Amino acid sequence: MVEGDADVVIANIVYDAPGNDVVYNDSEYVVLSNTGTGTADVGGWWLVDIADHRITIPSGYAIAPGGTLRVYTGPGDSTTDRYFAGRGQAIWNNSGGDTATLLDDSGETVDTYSYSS
Ligand SMILES: [Ca+2]
Ligand SMILES: [Ca+2]
Repeated sequence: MVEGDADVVIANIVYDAPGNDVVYNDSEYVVLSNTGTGTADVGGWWLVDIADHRITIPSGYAIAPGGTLRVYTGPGDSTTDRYFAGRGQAIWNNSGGDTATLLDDSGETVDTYSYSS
């Protein structure tokens, strides 16, 4: 659910973390940014790559105006602005590029982000 004029975008994807991409607390991650003026409740939203790997953000996560949420692929200690999905394998391609799509809790596309690598 988006309250006020929240506007969540995929700001960046750090698709190649140092070393192994799913090290505990230090995996590859996506940066979501709220560039609007209202808080965005992003619980239930999900990210999907071109190979249909999905990461769903749990309920309770929100992004304040001007704030960010890092969505890590691997395991780690989640905080209010860092969610660790706990997957054992990386999903964002280190070579050949990839496209991330962010969908909200009703399945509407919020943003897409493509990179080449
Ligand atoms: Ca990667
Ligand atoms: Ca790496």
